[in-house]
Amino acid sequence: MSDLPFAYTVPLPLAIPSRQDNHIQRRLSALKGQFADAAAYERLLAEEDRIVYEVYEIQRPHVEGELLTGISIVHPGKVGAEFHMTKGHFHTVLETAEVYVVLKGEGFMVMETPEGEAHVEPLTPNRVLYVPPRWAHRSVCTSRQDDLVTLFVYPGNAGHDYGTIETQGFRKLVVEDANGIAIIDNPRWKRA
Ligand code: PAN
Ligand code: ZN
Repeated sequence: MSDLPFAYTVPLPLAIPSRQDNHIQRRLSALKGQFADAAAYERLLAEEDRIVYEVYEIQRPHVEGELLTGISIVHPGKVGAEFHMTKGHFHTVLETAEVYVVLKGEGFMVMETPEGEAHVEPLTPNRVLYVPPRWAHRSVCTSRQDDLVTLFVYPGNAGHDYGTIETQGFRKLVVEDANGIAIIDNPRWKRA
């Protein structure tokens, strides 16, 4: 018997999808070593292990031919000068792409290839972002009050490689400086 088509809605402003099989909450403690200002990170963590972002996944088999969809919600906030962000990852099957549709909020997608080519793309409501195969990706919320809400779609067999980014970080950081939002080089980035 074949699967039946299905649909779900994503009512704003909360953006909790009407169908959800898995809800992931990533707290500050899960992002250890990712923010540039380690002292600010430790100070905030001692105060509260706050939720930095959440993901609602619609479950499908993790096989080629399937598409995995869901909602990613990055809450506003900063650690030192750096805005809240997802852990970020390469797909384990490097040759798999991803599409993001921004439903709400403002921010950036920070991306890079294994060869160290970097690209940062603004995320604003109704913008559609295509992340080609081979590009690691991390979403960053720069809204002051609003969540950054995106819908994502990627191949069922993609898988997630978090380790590479945990070790080397991303080349670019999104921070607030005296002039506002700035994209700067990560002083700790090192080529794998
Ligand atoms: C997204 C991300 C989601 C959370 O579904 O998984 O935004 O980010 P991290 O996985 O980096 O914690 C996606 O890119 N999937 O492939
Ligand atoms: Zn991905």
